[in-house]
Amino acid sequence: MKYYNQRNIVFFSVFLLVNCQVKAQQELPADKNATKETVNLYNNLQKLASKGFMFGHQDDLAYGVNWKYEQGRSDVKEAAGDFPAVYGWELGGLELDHPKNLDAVPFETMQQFIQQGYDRGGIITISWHAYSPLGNKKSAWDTTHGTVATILPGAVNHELYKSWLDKVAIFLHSLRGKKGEAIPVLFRPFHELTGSWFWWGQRQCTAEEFKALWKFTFQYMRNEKKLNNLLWVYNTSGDFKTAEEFMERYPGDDMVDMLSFDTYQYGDNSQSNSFAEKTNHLLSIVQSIADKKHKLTALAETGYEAIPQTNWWTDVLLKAVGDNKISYVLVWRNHGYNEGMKKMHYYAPYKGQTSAADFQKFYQHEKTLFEKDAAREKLYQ
Ligand code: BMA
Repeated sequence: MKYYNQRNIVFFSVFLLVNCQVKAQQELPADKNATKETVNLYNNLQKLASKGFMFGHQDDLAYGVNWKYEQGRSDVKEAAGDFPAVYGWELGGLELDHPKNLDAVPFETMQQFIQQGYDRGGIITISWHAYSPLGNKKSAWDTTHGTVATILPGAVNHELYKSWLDKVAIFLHSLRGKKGEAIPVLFRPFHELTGSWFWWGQRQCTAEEFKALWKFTFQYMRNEKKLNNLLWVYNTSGDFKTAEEFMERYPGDDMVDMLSFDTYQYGDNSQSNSFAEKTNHLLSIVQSIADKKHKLTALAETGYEAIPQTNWWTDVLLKAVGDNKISYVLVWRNHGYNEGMKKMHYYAPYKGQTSAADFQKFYQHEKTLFEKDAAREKLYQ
């Protein structure tokens, strides 16, 4: 008996020692006070990137082509047999106390969808098409020059901006797993920052103003709001040509965890090859920067509206990713028919869609990871 007890103590000590060493080797994300689950996610994503890339979809659980708010549904699941590994959600409108975001997703329902995805082992990423702080119902797409300057510390709209961050912080704090732990979120504010179509865009503010905005936001959310469940995603549009251009507004390694950009295929199928080649090239630029800095990478938004090409997934998107070790690609939302534009607006296939058979091949490809694959990796442990 005594012998067994001693042996158990030895085993236990060895276990503790090994475990501590493993934890000691863990790298911390930009937020040095990040929660255990967030640190684990950060480190596990670093490892996962050499195995394959996750597939993500915006608003996946909320609605799809020809359906809305039917529990358990997902166009991706119905087309491929599994949920996406990454769920994209969007906060635009929360800052104005709207009960629904700019795409009519109720924030309360969004919170439940986020919890469902996390509980199954999926990853959550959140963007924020914030309305313009200049008011008058100006949207994120308002391009009034100088808007950013008005919300920086000391400027006329700074208190208003802080009150917006307070609301976003309440929402982000409310996202909890079964044990009450904060759900880690890949937070992607001020997205497509090198474009000039949002009020925080390249022609709307100087690089210094943009960096100051990022710095204030990062520090306020971490230090004042005690949000320690965020991984910070730097996200440009796909219009940069060099590493210097991509990095022009980079706020610093101590405030960013993931480097990413957004790019979509436009035009017809004749553009597919050049889209794949260009995207692959841009990913390789971002990848080489991220490798040096030991940061994560993603193609944070992409897609080909209504996917009119039968083999787009394996012939175009897989080639676009190529050998780059990215964490995920996320395709945009399946709105369905857009009355205003008089056309279909969706980026993931649904069952029976033109590219659905190819999407199954894409799903089966060894490099692609959907939710079951992500769950198997236990990314939060
Ligand atoms: C765009 C479109 C819009 C939507 C916006 C924010 O690409 O899908 O309909 O409002 O994203 O989600």
